[in-house]
Amino acid sequence: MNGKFPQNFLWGGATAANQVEGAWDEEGKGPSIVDAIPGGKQRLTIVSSPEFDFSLDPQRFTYPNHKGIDHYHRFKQDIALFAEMGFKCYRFSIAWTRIYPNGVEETPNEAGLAHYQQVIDECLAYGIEPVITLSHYEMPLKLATEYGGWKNRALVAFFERFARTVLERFGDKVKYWMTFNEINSAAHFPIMSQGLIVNSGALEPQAKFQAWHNQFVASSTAVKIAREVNPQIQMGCMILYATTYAWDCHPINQLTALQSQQAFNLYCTDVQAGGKYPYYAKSLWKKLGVELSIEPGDLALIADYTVDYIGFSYYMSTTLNETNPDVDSAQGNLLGGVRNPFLEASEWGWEIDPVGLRIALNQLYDRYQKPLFIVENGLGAIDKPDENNYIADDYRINYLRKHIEAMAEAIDDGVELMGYTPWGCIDLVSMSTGEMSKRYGFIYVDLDDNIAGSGNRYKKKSFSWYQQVIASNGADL
Ligand code: BGP
Repeated sequence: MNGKFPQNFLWGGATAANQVEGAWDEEGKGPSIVDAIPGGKQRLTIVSSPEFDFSLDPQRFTYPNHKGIDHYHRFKQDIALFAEMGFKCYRFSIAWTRIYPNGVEETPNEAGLAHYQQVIDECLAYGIEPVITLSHYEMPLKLATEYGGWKNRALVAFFERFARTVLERFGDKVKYWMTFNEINSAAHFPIMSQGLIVNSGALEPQAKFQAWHNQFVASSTAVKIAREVNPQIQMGCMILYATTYAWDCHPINQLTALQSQQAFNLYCTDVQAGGKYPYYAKSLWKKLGVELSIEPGDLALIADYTVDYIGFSYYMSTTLNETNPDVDSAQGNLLGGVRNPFLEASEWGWEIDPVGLRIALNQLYDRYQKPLFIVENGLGAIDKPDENNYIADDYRINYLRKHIEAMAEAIDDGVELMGYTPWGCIDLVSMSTGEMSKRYGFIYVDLDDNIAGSGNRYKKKSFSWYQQVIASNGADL
């Protein structure tokens, strides 16, 4: 396994503003959708209920994202730990609400810009490349409650202003960017992803597909701005990729897997990386009763400003059984489907499949021939610290090791892979549960599900393991 990874391979880790920063109402920051979404195991169910109305009601709910892990104030300490692990890059997101608190202002909040300036400078001081997601599961709350989220075309201009502000301010120092986190995940989490509110009927395919169209236009606009600001910038898209298997060789099950692959895994990337709506789009829209409103110039913009690389998250694969969907249903696998008898699953039912990652890398490279960047991967687990706050997280090391081996195999297959930023490199608030106890980090953060605790940081066993992986450029696993 020697010398598989290119010398400039971007080893690092990933977080998102809403899951780490806290300081949700400090220094001019406005409320974001996630600030109005309560924590707790039922989080995804609650936000999908027609009664849920985004009312900020601290009496009814707790909001762990309001405090996060206080990365907003402790970023220097955290980045120092990332540097100690040898990170070549750090993926984080800019909270839109720190720059334009309600999304609609004409001038940006300088305090917010100053904060990210410091974060970027801190990274660069250690030789760590910032990798910035423009929008990671958040948007100004007002844009969801008053404008109806991304289904409203008005968001394109609001986003353009935000993207232009941060690209013009930081584009000379930051080379790697991404537009929307897991843009395709709106199929499952339209509130987090597109700010679509349930009780307005917004979860209909019509709303999601129109929202996607508006996001595609916004994403290409960001690519265009980036090219103008600094041609060196590499702008990526970001999708949730779940390698999709048919249960068996029944032709109907094979067809179902193919169509799910198109509709879920590839639809957004076909547009953002391929530059046009794919051939199957029309039949998909027809089947779902979708009629898109496309403005003159949209398709030309999408064609002219495709992304430079494909960022994606990979946690699990999914297995579909159309002919007998009730067989061994994969309760708990985030994306549904049936349980794959050849795979083990995490405590949350996410099926662990490193070979599936090699398949994903080959499928994506085969289709687009653009560099790939794995910007999320990891094992959510309940860590039990000993009396010295040490965690021997061999389960996490095993998960990551197998996935890195799969990456090396894919590089051998000929795939062009730019980098790897495991998710939640420091423990953070989970997206699906809104809790701390589902942890991914190399660094333990002493906080419980109510964000009570010292907040102290402790190195897990995986910390020194990953340090050695990076030092050996992936040879010593
Ligand atoms: C991805 C999101 C992240 C993150 C991760 C892990 O879908 O981009 O924001 O949270 O999944 O998910 P969870 O926190 O639910 O375990």
